[in-house]
Amino acid sequence: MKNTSLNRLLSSLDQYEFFIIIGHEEPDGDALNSQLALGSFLKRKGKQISLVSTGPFVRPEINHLEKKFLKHVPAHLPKSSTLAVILDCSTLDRIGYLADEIQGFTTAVIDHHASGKSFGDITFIDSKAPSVTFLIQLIIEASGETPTPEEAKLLFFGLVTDTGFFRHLESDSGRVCKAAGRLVDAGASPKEAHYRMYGDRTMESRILLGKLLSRAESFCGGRLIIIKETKEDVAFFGKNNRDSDMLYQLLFSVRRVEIILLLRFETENEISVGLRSIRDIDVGAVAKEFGGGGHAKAAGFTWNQSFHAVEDSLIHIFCTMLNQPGEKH
Ligand SMILES: [Mn+2]
Repeated sequence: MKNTSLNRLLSSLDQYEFFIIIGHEEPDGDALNSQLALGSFLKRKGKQISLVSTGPFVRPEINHLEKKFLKHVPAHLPKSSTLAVILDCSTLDRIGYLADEIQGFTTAVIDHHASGKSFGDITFIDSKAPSVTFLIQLIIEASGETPTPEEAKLLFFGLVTDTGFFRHLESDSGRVCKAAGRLVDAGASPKEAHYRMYGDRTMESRILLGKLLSRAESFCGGRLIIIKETKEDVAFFGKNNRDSDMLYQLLFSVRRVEIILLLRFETENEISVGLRSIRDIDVGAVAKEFGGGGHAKAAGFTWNQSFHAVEDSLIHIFCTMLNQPGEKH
């Protein structure tokens, strides 16, 4: 990160009058709260803002936010005085159909992903930043302002979303913990954020977790775990009671495990496969072979064959990568 890129962004924020603020598809707490906090800050500076998101707002901790976002870029915004700000996206296709709607506008990109094709006219990208909300906090503070209590709550929630409530931070993250402290001083509550993130769930969602955990199977000498959510589960619990983040978190505490695969019934012709890796295996590369995508540590794809067929090929692939015999542990 060069300070020149922050300074250039700050002067653009001063210069433009209208702002279209966009985050990625299937938004999470970092994307949405970055949008909301930046929007709030710009409003305080007397700017006109439009918050836009394609949705869908699936994750339980953010689904109450849907009403705050437009589905489309408003018509008739003057191109010469409008800046489109894209948050938490390493490539333009992460904003879906909105990419077409912002054609012709000057764009600014604020992001923290390590890979991706760089795009945008003005960029403020720091791959060492734990979240985009952290970068929004730096922007507010570099302007000589302090986040309002509401902004502090939003920024804190984005930070804990992308750091797994600080679990993923290593010992070089003093600046992040200090920044979190400033947000708490400005009005954020860790207790409230924790409840928003991990609490407020239905009883059914916990029962479904229990059922899936009781069916977890271990392969490749215990380094691969597979869980299957069947058609019967979906018929009984519905898709709204899914909590895959918690399922991954619980299973990654199993000794020796490196990879977790979650196979779920979606429709008669489609199963979805979620892949997570905690060490060196690149699950993104494997997902790509099956027509999906993602990162080295988190990826997914959909498949139109039986659980059995996809499960067998994945066990074979991962046990080969892990150099382990493929039988059940
Ligand atoms: Mn993020």
